This record gives sequence, C-alpha cells and structure tokens, in this order.
Amino acid sequence: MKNYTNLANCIRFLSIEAVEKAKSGHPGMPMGMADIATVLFHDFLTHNPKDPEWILKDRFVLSNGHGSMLLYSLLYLTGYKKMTLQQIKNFRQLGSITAGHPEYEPDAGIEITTGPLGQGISNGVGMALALKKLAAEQKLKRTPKVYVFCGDGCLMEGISQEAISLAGHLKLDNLILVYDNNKISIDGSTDLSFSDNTNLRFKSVNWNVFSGDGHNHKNIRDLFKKSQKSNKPNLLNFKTTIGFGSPNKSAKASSHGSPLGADEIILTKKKLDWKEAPFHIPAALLKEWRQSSNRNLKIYAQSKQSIKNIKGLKNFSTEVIKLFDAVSSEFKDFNSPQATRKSSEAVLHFINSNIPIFGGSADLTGSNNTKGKQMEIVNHKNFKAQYIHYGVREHGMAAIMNGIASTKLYKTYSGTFLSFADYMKPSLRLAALMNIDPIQVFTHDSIGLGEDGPTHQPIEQLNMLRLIPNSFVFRPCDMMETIACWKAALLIDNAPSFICLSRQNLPQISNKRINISNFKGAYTIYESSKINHITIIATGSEVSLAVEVANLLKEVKIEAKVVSMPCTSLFDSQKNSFKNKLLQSKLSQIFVIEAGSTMYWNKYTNQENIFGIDEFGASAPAKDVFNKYGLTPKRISSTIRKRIK
Ligand SMILES: Cc1ncc(C[n+]2csc(CCOP(=O)(O)OP(=O)(O)O)c2C)c(N)n1
Ligand SMILES: [Mg+2]
Repeated sequence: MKNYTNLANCIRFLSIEAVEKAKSGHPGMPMGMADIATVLFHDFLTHNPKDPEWILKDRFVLSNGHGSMLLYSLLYLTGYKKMTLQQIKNFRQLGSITAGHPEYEPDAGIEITTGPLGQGISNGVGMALALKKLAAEQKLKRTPKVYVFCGDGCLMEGISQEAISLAGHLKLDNLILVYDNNKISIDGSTDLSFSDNTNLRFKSVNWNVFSGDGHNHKNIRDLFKKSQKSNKPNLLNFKTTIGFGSPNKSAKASSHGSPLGADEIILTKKKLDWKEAPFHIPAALLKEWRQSSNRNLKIYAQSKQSIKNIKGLKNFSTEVIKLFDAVSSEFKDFNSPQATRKSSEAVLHFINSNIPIFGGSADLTGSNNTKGKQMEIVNHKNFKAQYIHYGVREHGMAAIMNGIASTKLYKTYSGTFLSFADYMKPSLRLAALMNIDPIQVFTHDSIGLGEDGPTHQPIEQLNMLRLIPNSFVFRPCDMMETIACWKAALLIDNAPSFICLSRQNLPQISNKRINISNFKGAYTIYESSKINHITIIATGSEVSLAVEVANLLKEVKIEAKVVSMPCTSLFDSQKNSFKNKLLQSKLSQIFVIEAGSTMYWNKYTNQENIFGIDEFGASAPAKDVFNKYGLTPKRISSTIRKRIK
C-alpha cells in the first residue's frame, strides 16, 4: 500500500507554521485529521483544482472550521490557483483568503463559510439534497458526493441533530460525514460534558455507521471505500489524536487553539522525521499532491456533455421577470381583503416545474402558505420535486438552505412564523456574510396573529433581521406589494431576503400607486392633499392603519402623506434626492407606525414620533391587542395632533 505519511505531514507542517507565523490559530485539528484528509483528497474526492466551480464535482465542507489550515493546505497542495503559498503565509491577515475560519470563496475551492460549530453538517445536507435533485433531473450516472468533516463540537450542537435526522429520513446516500473523534474540546476531555453513543445516535436516524482508526491509512481507505456505494447517509467515526505528532501537546486541549511554539515545533519535526524549512514542501511531494487529482480528468471530460444541459440559475432573472408580468396582470384589479400570507401563496401557485426552485416549510405549510399547487413533495424516491417538508427543524432548515444556495443550482425559500426567526438567526447571519440568497417566508408577523399570544407574537424580530448587514427585510401591506416584494427577493442574488407576512386579512390599497417594475423599497401610497403637513411611514399591516390615521387628521385640517416602506434597506440604498423628496413634508415631521419594536426607526425620526411596541404582546383577539398598545386610528391621530399642535 501507498505510504501517505509524508503527504499528510505536508498538511501538518504547513498548518503548524502558518499558525506559528500568525501567532494565532488552531494547529491541533489539522494535525489530527491530516491522515484522513490525505486519503480522501488523494484517492477519493472527485474534484479538479483547475476548475474549482465544476458543477459535478464532489463538495468538501469543513464543519469544524477552526481547523481552517487543513483546508487551505489541501487547496494549496492539490493546486487551486488562488490558494498560493503566499496566501498560506498570510493566514489570518487582512485581505487574505486564508481567514481564521473558512470564508465562502467558491473560485478558490472554499465551498462554504464555517466556524459556528454544527452549521457545516447542515450545509452539507443541503448540498447533498441539491445534488440529488440535480442528478434526478439530469438523470446523471454519478451523483456528486458531499464530504463533511466535523469534530466533537459540531456533534454537541443541537443543529446537527436536526440535519442528520432529516438526512436519514431522506436517505441522502451521497453524504459522507467524517467525525474527528479525538475526545478533546476546548475545556479539556469530552468526558466533562459528552457521553453520547454517537454510533447508536446515527444508526437511530437511519445512517450507515463505520468506525475506524484515523491514523491507519489502510483502515481509512477501507472506510471511504465502503461509503462509496450505499443507500443511506454515512458516518465515518474515526478515533484520532488531536495535535498528532507533537510530543508534549498531542491528545491535549492545549493543541486545540494556540501555536505550538518554536521549541515544540522542533520536537514535532524530530518525531515526524520532517526536515524542511518553514513552508517548504519537497518537490517530489508537491508533485505527487499536484497530480493526485489527475485520476478525475476522464470523468471531468465526460461531464462536459451533461453540464451543457444544466441550466441552473443562468436564466433565472429572465424567468422571474416573465413570471411576474403574468402575476401582476392577473392581480392588478384584485380587491378583496386578504392576508398577505395568502397573497404570497397566490404568487407561488404560478411557479411550475420549469423554475429551478426549492421551497419548503418547517411543518407550517398550511399556515405559511408556502406550497404552490404545482409543487411535488421531495422524498427519497422523488428528488426532482420542488417542495421540502423540513419538519419542525427551523435552525437545521436555515442552514440546509444555505447549503442549497451555496451550490447556485437552485433558488431556495422556506417558511415558519416570524417569532421563530430567532431559532434560525445564526444561519441567516451566515447567509448574509456569504452573499448567498436564500429567502425566508416569515408569516404571523405581528401581534396581529392574536390569540396564540406573546410566545408567538414577534416584537423585536423585524428589527433583529434588519440589523443583519447585507440582508433585505420585506413587509408588504397587500397583494400587489407582496408581488413586488417576492419579485425583488427572487431577483436579489447576493443577499438573503426575509418576507414577513400577515396572518390577518388586509385591505387592498397599493394597486394604483405601486410601481412593480421599478420598486425602490418605499413610495407614497396615499396623500390626503397635494400639500402635506406631515409624513407617516408605515409597513405591512400598519399601512392601512396609517391611511385611516391620515383620514382622521384631515378632518382637523392636518394633511398627511403615507409612505409605505416594505423594505427599508432597499429604500436606504436609493439616491438622497429620492429619499428626501419622498419623506419631505411642509412641517418636516415624520411619524412611523409599525407593530414591533421602535428602536430601529430612530434613524428616520425622533423616538416620540414612533408608534410601536416595546414589550411582549398578549394573548387575545388581534383587535384587543392592537387596542392595548394604542395602535388604533383614533389614538394615533390624537397623539399626532397633540405633537404638532
Ligand atoms: C457555535 C459555536 N460555539 C462555540 C465555538 C467556539 N469553539 C471553537 S472550537 C470549540 C471546541 C470544539 O471542539 P471539537 O469540535 O472537538 O474540536 P477539536 O478541539 O477537537 O479540534 C469551541 C467551543 C464555536 N466555534 N461555535
Ligand atoms: Mg474534539
């Protein structure tokens, strides 16, 4: 059998030296997983470093992202052009692609951003799902595989259970999870906090489970081989030694997250019989690494034909524009009161199987109204389908969607209640950070949901979402605005969108005013006169309330214009001249009405001009809850009247 030891040592010493030079980082994991990674990249992973974005390659996810130097070493050694030796030397420095934790850089071979533990496992599930769909649609002979590395920490995180449970249910047989079972985490031995029987845990959710020695190359090969042909997802549980090769720090938490130190590096080199200067890889070893992927060249060449037929998201925006021309003309005269979640469903009914979309809901399909009538349900016999029943797994769902979105093969959206956005937040943030474009449909978007009470009534969630950089929160007020928001969200391809929708019926008020083909996030929806004393900004269900307020104010000779602002970030990105003109009024007074926390709105006006809710809601019929918080036309108009005398 081949001797992989020195190939693995290339990874070890690149990692050790990069961490040493940066004076920070995590050497232990790359040292411990180097043997497994070598066998995988050398003999199994189907990839082509010359074409990092080859659609039909296998995906590699480093869920234990603190071991980022393992990934950067592999990319450099196998010959990814962007991953130069200079990048390795610039580990953790400003402007490098070798960040402390891997940051999504598909053309460099970094397929997903990881670091918050557990996310990568779920991202891998999403990738595996997207690739199963692609394989089913294209009748591919070979379904690309997804290899995910994870550590003890990823398996302790709750999100991992949501993801592995769904993966087992869907029988994602192209998924291979490689567990770095080193029994060490930051606080010390995992005996302190972790006594799961991991193999039984995975077996119980319908996975194949294999155990082995993560430093025995033959054993590693055998397990990878066994996982190649399977009808279930696979766990390869490898016993490993963190910091392998370091005489004083191996098997200890001290190797996890700090440089080994100059003296220990000398001892480690001695122990592993490595005589090279820092960052120097002997030519013969580098050559062998660089040639290791040549075994894939044939399959790469053969895949050209299949790739021609894969349209992915290439024509997506053209399709969306066409679709929305049809949707808009269908509903332009629509005039019945309707909840915006129902309006959203009406949009989704137009989506047919030609549109590359993956929808779903976390067990609230009938409440979120997320399933278009033409959509089939994904199961292990029907991966061509468009709709995923995620089960009650919000966090897993959001991270799985990031995995789907990262492939750029499908647009993906899902549904749950807005109050449960908190369950998904870590993954939403990562989507924004990665510049990927999942869409979350969040229904029951205010106290307007009524009797389910304060546990279900979102208060600070709208603003929590708005505070995520590079994200778009949409909160439409009626059918036509819902159409505009869906269209905008589908066309955004570099940021996540959150479409927040009402449970309760709302009147149709935007038809005459909204410009769907040139939607700027806000517009004047109502003016009581040509010259207005004040401006009232409102969103979603409070827009019609604002119009009622304006009508009451008119009775006392205060003229008001109502600006509907379904997307603040889209509005904020417009030219100042547009923004100033839209908000301008004779008295330069701006008021805001939104049934949620007030704090975000201070950027448009003074605190006392904001009508919102800064405490938890109440269990009661919606009307009574709006009343309790003074969000009624009468109360608001009389307060405004007092304010401006
Ligand atoms: C969600 C989350 N919580 C905490 C951390 C901080 N953290 C980074 S690594 C780590 C320990 C992980 O242990 P393990 O996965 O076993 O890694 P090993 O030490 O074996 O490399 C922790 C707590 C994190 N990155 N993400
Ligand atoms: Mg560990």
